Amino acid sequence: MSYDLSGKRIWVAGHRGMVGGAVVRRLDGEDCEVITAGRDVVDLTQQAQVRDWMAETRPDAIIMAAAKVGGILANDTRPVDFLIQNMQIETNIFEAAHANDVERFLFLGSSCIYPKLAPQPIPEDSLLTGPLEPTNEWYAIAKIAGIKMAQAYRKQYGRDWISAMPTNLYGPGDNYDLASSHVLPALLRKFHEAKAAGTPSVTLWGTGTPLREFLHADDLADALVFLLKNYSGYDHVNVGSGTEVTIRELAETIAQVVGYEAELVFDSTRPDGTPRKLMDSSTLHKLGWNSARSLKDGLTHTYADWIAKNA
Ligand code: GFB
Repeated sequence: MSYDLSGKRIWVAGHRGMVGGAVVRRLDGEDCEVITAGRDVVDLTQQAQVRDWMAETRPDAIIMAAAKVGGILANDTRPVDFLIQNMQIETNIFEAAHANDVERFLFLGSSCIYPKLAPQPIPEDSLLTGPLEPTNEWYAIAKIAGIKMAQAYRKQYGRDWISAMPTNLYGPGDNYDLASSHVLPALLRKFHEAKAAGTPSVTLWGTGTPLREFLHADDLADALVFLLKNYSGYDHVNVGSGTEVTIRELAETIAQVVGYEAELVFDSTRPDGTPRKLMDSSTLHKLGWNSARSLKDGLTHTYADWIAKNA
C-alpha cells in the first residue's frame, strides 16, 4: 500500500504537544499542507466544536497526537481525567472524521495498553490477554478503545484507518512539571536543579529496577509518517527503539549528560508501575522502518533544547 501525501491536507491533532510538534516538524519535509488548530480554535473534548470545525476544514488525513497524557503519578491519582477526556477526544474526532470522509487516520496509543505481565518483547497480539497495570489502567482503557474505534470504522465502513503504539517517549517540548511528568524529563530536571544548588543527592521514585524502553519523539514522528504512507491494516503496529534501561541506569546516563554525579536515593513510597514494557517492533521493521537515534544522543539533544528554552 502507498498513500501519496502530495497535495494532501493533513491535520495534526495535538500539535502543541511533544509528539504533535515533532510530527509537524517531520511533515515540513513533505509536499503536503499541514493543518493545526489550538484549543482556542477547537476544544477537542467538545463534540459540537469538533464536528463544526472538521466540516469547515475538511482534512484528507489525520495524525491523532491529541491526548490527556502524564506520568505514573498523574495517571494513578487522576483516573477520571485520563479515562473521560481521552474517550471524549477520541469519540469526537473519529465521528467527525467519518462524517467528513477522512481518507487516512492514524490513531496513537501507548505501550500501557498491554497486560502488566505481557511476554517480553511485547508482540501486538498480546493486547487483551491479561490484566492491566493498575497505575495506568484508566488511560490504557481509553487507548484500547481508540484502537477499537479505528478497527470498528474499518470493519463497518471500510475506512482505511490505522493505529500505532509507541513505547515511552521523550524529546523537545516534553512536560517538566515534576507532579505530572514522565520519568525522563523529571530526572533531567532533578539533576539539573541538584547541580545548580550543589545538592548531594537526587531522589527517584520507586526502586529504580523497572525497565523502560525510550524513543525520541522525532524518531516516532518519522515512523508515523512512514506508517501513514505505507501501512494499511486492521492490526495496530508497535513503535519502539529497542533501547531498554532500568530507571537506575537512566538516572546514571542523565547524570553524565547533565554533568553532575549525585547519590541516588530511592523513595519506595512511590509506585514502580509495570516491571518491564519492551515493545516487539518487528512488524514495523519488516515494513521497512528502523529508529536511528541512541538514548545518549537523544538525551543530550533534549537537555540542550530544554536549557535553551528555559535559560
Ligand atoms: O515515566 P513514568 O512516570 O511512567 O515512570 P510509566 C517510569 C518509572 O520511573 C516508574 C520511575 O517506575 C517510576 O516510579 N520514576 C523514578 C519516576 N523517579 C521518577 C520521577 O521523578 N518521576 C516519574 N514520573 N517517574 C506511564 C503511564 O507509565 O507511561 C502512562 O502512566 C503512559 O499511562 C506512559 O503509558 C508512557 O512508564 O510507569
